[in-house]
Amino acid sequence: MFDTLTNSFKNIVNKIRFLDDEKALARSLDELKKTLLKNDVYHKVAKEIVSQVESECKKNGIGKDSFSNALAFSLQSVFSGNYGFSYAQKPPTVVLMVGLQGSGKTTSSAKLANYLKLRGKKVLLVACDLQRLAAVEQLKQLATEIEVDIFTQEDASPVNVARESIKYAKDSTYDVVIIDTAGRLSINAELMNELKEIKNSIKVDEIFYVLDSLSGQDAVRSADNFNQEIGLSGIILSKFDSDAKGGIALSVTKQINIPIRFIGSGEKIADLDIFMPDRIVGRLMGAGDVAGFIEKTTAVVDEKEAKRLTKKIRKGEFTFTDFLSQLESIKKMGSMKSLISMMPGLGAMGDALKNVDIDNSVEIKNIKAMVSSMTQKERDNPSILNGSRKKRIAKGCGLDVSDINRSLKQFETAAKMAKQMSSPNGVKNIMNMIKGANLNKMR
Ligand SMILES: Nc1nc2c(ncn2[C@@H]2O[C@H](COP(=O)(O)OP(=O)(O)O)[C@@H](O)[C@H]2O)c(=O)[nH]1
Ligand SMILES: [Mg+2]
Repeated sequence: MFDTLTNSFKNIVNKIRFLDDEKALARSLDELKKTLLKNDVYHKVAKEIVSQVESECKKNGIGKDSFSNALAFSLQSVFSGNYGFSYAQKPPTVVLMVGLQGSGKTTSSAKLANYLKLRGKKVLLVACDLQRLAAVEQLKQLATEIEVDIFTQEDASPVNVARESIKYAKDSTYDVVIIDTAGRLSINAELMNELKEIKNSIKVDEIFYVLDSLSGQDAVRSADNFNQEIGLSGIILSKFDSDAKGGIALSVTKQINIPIRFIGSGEKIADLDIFMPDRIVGRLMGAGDVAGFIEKTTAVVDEKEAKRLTKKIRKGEFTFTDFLSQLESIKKMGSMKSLISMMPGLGAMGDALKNVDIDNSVEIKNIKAMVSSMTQKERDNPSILNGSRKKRIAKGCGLDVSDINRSLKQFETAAKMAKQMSSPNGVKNIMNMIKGANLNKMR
């Protein structure tokens, strides 16, 4: 994501130690330019940002705060246009997903379908990539995973599938239709013609270009080409989690005048974030994205269930069954990396936590194995676990008693922490932390 940029911005701002120090400003501006260029920001955009920061600083007086305010302001100004999803006046809203092969079209189609489903929309996925048999199968699997309907047709052309799917969607009152199309390794006339044909045979509301952020300026050039040939209405920046530079996010809108609407921040279905300029600038400046985090968590956490759990935690009745169900919720929220990057302060320093892989963590695997060997009574009352029960459990799940003791200790600590956090003061502390995460306060 923006690791390097965020860290560099902090250093650059910290170079300005005294008020009205023109020399320091010049040094900071110079480093800002170098940093932007090194991180894939298009040279014209980098130049624009630097000169904007310079003139703002000279106008408002040179200082740490004025520099970081100017930088935040200038970063914000490189984005324009709509963000997120907009619905057609008359449903269904039809979205065409286009891009090069392997850019993430199919994955992003499913992510977007899931995003809209969580917001109460009836979504239909349409398999129009008929280049490879496996492509239809891939979309089918994803549709099953997220429990969204899919429209496929054998022995038909992409245009026919698209046309038929719209008829079907209208008859069955779908809110949104997402059409996954074929890509090619590079742009060619055949691909463009196929897309043009689809576009001309149905009413299309949005054409999203899925841009692989790892492909850098090459991907921007292809996007430009697609835009000229078929016209784009938005960009989905995929694989943003793996892009340590992040400069493409700052450049592409200025370069081809198409807004970024979503970013893909991981391989999991939940790893799709709405692209909001102020939130992105917040992340860039190291202040996190609390609004995004809350949105993400509320989408997957059932409110009633959350209340019930909070009550139990407060009373110190948190059990293993609750623990496992909490783990599942966390998994639904997407990768740790993308979640951590939204937390104020953690974005830049949470490297150690970032790569916690819930599916593959040894600690969590052990706890899961241990719980699976417990009786229901033991799961609900961890306190009854005595020596002989522990021995039996250890044998049942193939762990040593020492592993069991360690896992139990971890669980106890987690439950204690949860209890503290759920106290009225705990919430207050968290709120204070969030309030303290002011855009201008870079520490
Ligand atoms: N890390 C990461 N991987 C992604 C993301 N989006 C897609 N991928 C991966 O990129 C590969 C190609 O994706 P796919 O959707 O099949 O691309 P398509 O050929 O354009 O349909 C797959 O392995 C995906 O898991 C993302 O946001 N982050
Ligand atoms: Mg595909």
